[in-house]
Amino acid sequence: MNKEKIIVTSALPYANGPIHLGHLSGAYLPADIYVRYKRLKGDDILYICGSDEHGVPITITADKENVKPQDIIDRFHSINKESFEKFGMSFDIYSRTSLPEHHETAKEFFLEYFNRGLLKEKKTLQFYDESKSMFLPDRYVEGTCPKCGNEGARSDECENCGALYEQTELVNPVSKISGNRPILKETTHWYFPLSEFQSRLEKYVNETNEKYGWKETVLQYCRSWFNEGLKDRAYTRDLDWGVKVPLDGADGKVFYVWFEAVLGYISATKELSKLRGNENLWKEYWQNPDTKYVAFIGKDNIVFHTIIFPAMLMAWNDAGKEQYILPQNVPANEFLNFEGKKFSKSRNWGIDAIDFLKEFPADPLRYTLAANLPENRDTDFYWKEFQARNNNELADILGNFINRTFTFVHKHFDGVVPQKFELEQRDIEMIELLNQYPEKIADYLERYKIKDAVTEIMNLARTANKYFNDSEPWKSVKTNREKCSTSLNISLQTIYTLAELFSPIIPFSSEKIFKMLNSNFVGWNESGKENLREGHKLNIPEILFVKIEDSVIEEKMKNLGSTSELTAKEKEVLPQITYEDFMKTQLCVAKIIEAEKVNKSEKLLKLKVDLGDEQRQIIAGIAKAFSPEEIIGKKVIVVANLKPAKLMGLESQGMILAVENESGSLNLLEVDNNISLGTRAK
Ligand code: B3M
Ligand code: ZN
Repeated sequence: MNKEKIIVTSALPYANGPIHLGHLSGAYLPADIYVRYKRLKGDDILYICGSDEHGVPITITADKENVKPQDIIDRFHSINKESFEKFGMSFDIYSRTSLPEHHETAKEFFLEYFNRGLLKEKKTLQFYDESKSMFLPDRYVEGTCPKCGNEGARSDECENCGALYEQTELVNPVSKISGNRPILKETTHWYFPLSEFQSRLEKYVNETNEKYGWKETVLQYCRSWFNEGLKDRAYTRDLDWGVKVPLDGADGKVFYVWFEAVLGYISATKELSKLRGNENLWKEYWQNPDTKYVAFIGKDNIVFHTIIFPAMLMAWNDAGKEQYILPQNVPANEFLNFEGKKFSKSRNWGIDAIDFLKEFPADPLRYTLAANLPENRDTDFYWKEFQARNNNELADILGNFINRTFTFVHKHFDGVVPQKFELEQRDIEMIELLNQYPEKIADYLERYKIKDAVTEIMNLARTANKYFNDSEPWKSVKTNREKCSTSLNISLQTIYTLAELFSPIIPFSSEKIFKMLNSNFVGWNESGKENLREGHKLNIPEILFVKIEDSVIEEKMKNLGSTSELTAKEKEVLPQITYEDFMKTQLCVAKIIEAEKVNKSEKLLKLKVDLGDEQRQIIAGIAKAFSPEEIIGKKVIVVANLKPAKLMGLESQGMILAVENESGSLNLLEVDNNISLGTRAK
């Protein structure tokens, strides 16, 4: 078969927060599996991704934290890059849309359209927040979707029904920065004539689907926009963060983030070309009619990849210069939920990739997510399922088969691949199965049915375990050594095949297996053949998958939903006090100079604190959270005029301030070292 030339992209995540498991399973893991598989096939593939660093999602986060947008993107670009690396994402580049190369590319496209008179300049009314003296583009306004009635809909697109609209169509609009109803104010913008592209876009979608088989969900979204009728769309926004509009008199205006973000795929490939020392590399892909382009995304991004981006590329191509390729497939996924509900940061529902990967290796997560991808409907991540997939499938089926084979070969055959003698029916069937497997799995992967591929590969490991059991080498080693030798040879060949077929899904473990086999990839098409020579020396096996205890999972479940942002209802509300009331409490800085456990008490520590001009004994209920050693030397705040009290027979002359979260972990209110002891806090 001919080698294919392929570009794969995954949606560029906004660098305004850490990516979580839902993101991973939507647009990243499936793409990575596909790419790794294609590389093993020997195809010529580039896998492109990066941070989306402009737009209102970034500025809103910056406003909230009272920092600059640059601080936000720097922080989350590096967190997300690290998360992806730990998760084993094999991008050829993870770029950023804030780079000059991207700004240049975005301007080049805009000016090409502008100079040809394609863009329409229009004076329109836009939402404006009078209290903040600013226009409110995109997500600065929320309201009710004009199409489906979804409340809290974004102002440019409804997450619920997928409708695209102008923000002024929103029902009951509310400014996200002041909570006020915005007014309408006149402003000038440049519009991309999307409506003029409708018939060509329909043709493109239909023809590409006929040839390459698009997902039904993706087609449904497209059809519904076409039925609605495509409308011209503003290319620009009143905002000071983004790619500046390169026209005179366009101060304070930037490109609409989506019009440039999709070009981020191209500019990131240009960056890659520079890194590889071949400035024209990107053209060999993006401007080559033989390249196949596949865009992996989540369902909320469909319109931008099947309509807006293709229209932009068509518009460029119309100039008759270099011709860009259009997406050949957009295998968008539905959403992954978490334990039956949507991921939610404020409700502490879900888990960020970076936190997950601090505690667990990547492969069990990759396997669990891959076995349960939201390919055709929303699915859920459950902690218990994660445990079960790890323990009962990876460890008990795959790990166990590999381990018992290796152990046996090391014990009875000096750790070398045993000879193959006469084959029994069972052996012949196993060899045939191996032969068929690469093609069978490839067939699923080529059609983006990644979940089915994963299930089938694990089935091979199941069959392999059964083969080992039915062959009973522990018996034949005594009664018929040739038979034993043959079945172990075939078991090892099976491990080889499993290592290669599983490598796109669990790459870290696959690498370990190859190390144990003292061997390496042969390429996907060859992987079902008998690749290990008789007499080939094997390495010592290592543990591939560590079982996860119930207690670990219970702990995770327990912390779920305990939120760090308490709602007003959850906060204790006390009656108001006057300043004079407050000043009756004497809060002072003190240093903990001695600490020891209180006999027969789990909770209490006996502390000596220094208030500068006097020392006191305080009995504090913090023994579960702190050991005496770690707390000595800390500068804290004490209530110095609290009436002394006796605890476990010991006098306590004050109280230390601390805050406790719902799971009972404590934070002491500490102060900087340069503050003198005894200083009053007010
Ligand atoms: N940043 C939306 C998102 O993160 C957007 C994708 C851009 S792809 C060019 O959901
Ligand atoms: Zn809607």
